[in-house]
Amino acid sequence: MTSEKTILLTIADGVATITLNRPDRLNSFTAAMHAELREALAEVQDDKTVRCVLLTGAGRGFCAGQDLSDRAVAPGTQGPDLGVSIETNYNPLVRSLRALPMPVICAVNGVAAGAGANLALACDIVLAARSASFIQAFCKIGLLPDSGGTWTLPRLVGHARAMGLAMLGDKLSAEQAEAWGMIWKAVDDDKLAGEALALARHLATQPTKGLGFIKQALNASSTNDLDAQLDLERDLQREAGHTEDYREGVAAFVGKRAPQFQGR
Ligand code: T3D
Repeated sequence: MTSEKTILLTIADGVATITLNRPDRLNSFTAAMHAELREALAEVQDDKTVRCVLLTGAGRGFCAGQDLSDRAVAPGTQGPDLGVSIETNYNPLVRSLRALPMPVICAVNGVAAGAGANLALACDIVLAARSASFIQAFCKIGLLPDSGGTWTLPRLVGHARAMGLAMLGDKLSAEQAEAWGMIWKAVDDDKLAGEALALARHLATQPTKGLGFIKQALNASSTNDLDAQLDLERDLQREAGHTEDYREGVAAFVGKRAPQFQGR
């Protein structure tokens, strides 16, 4: 008997679609799933045809974070070293999503809890089904938000809301997440897959390097001061100005025709 892959990867039309695939466990992470996801992201990074990544989940959930039954945690024992788990699995995952030089869209198809919520928030553009929800579930089991949550949340929703979400672990609806500016958009459940794919396909036709520079600059703005950010904009704009897509964009504008961007 062959075991089902926990990560599905398809690449078509410039879009790499990565699907978390443990639907009966709400796509919660085992060590094996982390390893498969790392492999998929490495493949995406090496594939020069990929100009946008789309991350989603199979079944009714997006991701319920760490699979709590993947290792022994018994009262009275010392318990596992979660620092090792974070260092080996979650931190590299967030770092590689942030470092991908192309847009990463997340289509949150259902509940996103624990590290699953913060995985979604580590992506560049987050769409969520109207019935989806976000839960900082960590506090309910004595943990703190990881996968960048303590960094991402206050920047997206402000300190007060981040603290409330992290300490209460309440379910935040997709619509509330949109209203708070935590995600890009909530969409009707039956429209999510189509809308996310259409967005990914659109982005895959755009100036990929330029979009990568936008990502890099906006992400750096969270830690840079204005002077450093102005310097970074200068440096990245210099690089952008040397891309083929910049030349094509200007030529198309001047020639009053639609641009044909190559991602170079
Ligand atoms: O540990 C480390 O390495 C450190 C890193 C930690 C990162 C983390 O993510 S810690 C936080 C872990 N996640 C959670 O605490 C969330 C646990 N899940 C839930 O609270 C609920 O399942 C949800 C609110 C997400 C969804 O609730 P609901 O009612 O829609 O579904 P359910 O019935 O609870 O779940 C469906 C099945 O999935 C169920 O199995 P069953 O009864 O049908 O056999 C449930 O046990 C399973 N499931 C859901 N989440 C997890 C899980 N199994 C293992 N681990 C899970 N996280």
